[in-house]
Amino acid sequence: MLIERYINNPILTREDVPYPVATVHNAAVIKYDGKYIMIFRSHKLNGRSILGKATSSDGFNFKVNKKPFMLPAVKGIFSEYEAYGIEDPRIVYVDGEFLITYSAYSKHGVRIGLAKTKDFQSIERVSLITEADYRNVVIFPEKIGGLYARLDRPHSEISPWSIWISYSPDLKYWGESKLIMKPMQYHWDEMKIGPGAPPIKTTHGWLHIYHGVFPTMDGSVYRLGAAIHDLEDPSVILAVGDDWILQPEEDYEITGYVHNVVFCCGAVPEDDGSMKIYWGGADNVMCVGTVKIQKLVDHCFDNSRNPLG
Ligand code: M1P
Repeated sequence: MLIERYINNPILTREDVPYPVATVHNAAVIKYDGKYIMIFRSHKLNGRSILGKATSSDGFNFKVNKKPFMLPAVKGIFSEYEAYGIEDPRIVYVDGEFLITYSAYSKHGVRIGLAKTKDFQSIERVSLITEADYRNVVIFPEKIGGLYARLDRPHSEISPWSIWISYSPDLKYWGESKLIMKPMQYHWDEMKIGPGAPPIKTTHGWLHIYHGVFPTMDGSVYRLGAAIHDLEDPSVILAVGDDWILQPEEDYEITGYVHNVVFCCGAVPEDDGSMKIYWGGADNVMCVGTVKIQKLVDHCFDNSRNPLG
């Protein structure tokens, strides 16, 4: 087993939340000021999503704030596009501020909102950085060649949903977009793939945990895989591990709000060369596991496949 599941998984459930929610899942996690900050998604009882905040001193035991962290906007341009809820956050720290990307749902489709905070107390919405239909935007944790870089997943009717890269000078205007990784036919991720956790810098390249989906007669199965992007030109994928690194196996991943799902929005590198990977189990609870970063890098290079399928 590559990733060691924490023995006390799930680490967060709706019972831990002091306001009414149906689920706790698909959380971003980052270390700040010696603490782990988790921004998690919850379905409200009407099925629309909001974001909550939890903190921890060890990355395993989290305590949820009394009130939600972020609700859909009620005024201005954001309210038009967040009316059906906000979902699946990712967080990076770049140039002194935390950048949070999230899916914004409305009658117009799903697009990506970008908000920033310096302290996780107050939050400022910056811009809607895609049109419809996009999901799973992760920003790299440092500028590359003077530009912000992001991975994203547009929805196409012609091509299987794939991973693209784009760049921006100011976080608002994005371009130089390029498709860099596709699902592979008759493979565990043949239906669609999407960026997962913000990439982690290693000496071998940017380590990216993504999700891949396989269609079965019993519905879709969401698994996690890993890829390595070139440090200076992240549009170049140096290796993609041919096998998945995590699949739904425990009860809390097999059964829940949507069964057979492990879905990652955050991973935290540690000083001892390990990393904590966080994932939503069955769109219902939050889980964590640990792995040596080098083990994932080897997984990618030892048995790599063609990133373009
Ligand atoms: O239900 C599984 C996942 O389905 C969607 O993911 P994707 O867009 O990659 O197919 C999202 O709704 C995600 O939140 C959810 O976990």
